[in-house]
Amino acid sequence: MNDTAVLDIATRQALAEAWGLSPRARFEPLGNGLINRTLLMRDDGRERVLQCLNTRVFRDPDLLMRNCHVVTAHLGRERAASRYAYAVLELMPTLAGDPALVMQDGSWWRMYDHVPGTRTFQTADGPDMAYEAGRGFGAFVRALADLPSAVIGEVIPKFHDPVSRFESFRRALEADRAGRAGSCRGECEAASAFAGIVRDCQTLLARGLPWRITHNDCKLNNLLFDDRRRAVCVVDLDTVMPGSPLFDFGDMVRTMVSPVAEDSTDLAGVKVRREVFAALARGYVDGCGALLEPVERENLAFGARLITGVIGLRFLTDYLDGDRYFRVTHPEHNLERARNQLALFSALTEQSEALQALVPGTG
Ligand code: GN1
Ligand code: MG
Repeated sequence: MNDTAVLDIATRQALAEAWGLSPRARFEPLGNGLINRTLLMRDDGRERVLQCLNTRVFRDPDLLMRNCHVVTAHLGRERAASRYAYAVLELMPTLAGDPALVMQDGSWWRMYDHVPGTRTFQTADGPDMAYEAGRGFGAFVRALADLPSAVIGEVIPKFHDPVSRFESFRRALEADRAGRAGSCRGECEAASAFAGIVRDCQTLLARGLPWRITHNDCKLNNLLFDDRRRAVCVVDLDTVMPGSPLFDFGDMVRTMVSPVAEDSTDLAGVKVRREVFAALARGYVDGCGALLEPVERENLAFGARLITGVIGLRFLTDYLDGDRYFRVTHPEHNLERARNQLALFSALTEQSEALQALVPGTG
């Protein structure tokens, strides 16, 4: 197999030296992440995951690697004590014992063990998968509950803060640095409806919404499944930091209740499958056990609107900014994602009460 298109020779050599790879090591792209670059490496029967960190997004990679280490070590202990039933990602330090390799060009590479026999999904094929995912991510946040929050640093400040996301959107619209504002007037107007969310979020915070260590990127494709569609392992730990379970639940809803992917241009296909939402909520509440307080449980449907709106705004902001943040395959990609998420946001808003009634304990 010729994989020199995947990795240039100098990078390959540096990786081989750092981790003691043989000349037979082969690399191929893995997954659908929009931020880091991810490769699957095979070498004499070993399979590993190599990632080049996006240091424009993760500006403090040292902190990020420390967080990943703390989280995986803690989950490993929970698993050993039979309090966490899922596989745990294992970081593989370099031969020199460093958590990551920093190349001469300043790029950061790290290696994880690969969890064999697993795959990811972009959309949920039905309620069973949604239940599995909800329970897996719920168990994850519960397992992290007794980790003192001071040991996890804030990798991306204000990551899900609607005030700050709305401000960035307004600034990007005003600056119009890519000259695209004229081509997305309708979307920008629709995004203004988001202002109401900002107020509701502030009310919730004033009511004492608990702050916990959460995953903060619970897309369905950040969970590995086995061939029997059982959730096996939570991945993409880079955004684990203090947050709210509402954020995690929101990301699950936005990537599971709609039958089409987040970048689908089939807007008529963007809808809320209530049976999927109900299964997801059941799974999440089961996975969290006794962790969730009433203020969290009673606002899970709000979390879905919040995060879907925040991501819609982020895609639109990046489109206005000239695609500097999310990986795109074509110039309209971020705009298509924004349209999709704004459509889902309005569907979730229309059905908010009916959806919240499907959450166990609030019906
Ligand atoms: C990014 O890296 P990935 O694809 O799992 C992003 C998330 C967005 C998501 C949209 C650090 O996640 O916040 O929800 O794309 N991660 C970061 O698909 O910005
Ligand atoms: Mg990911």
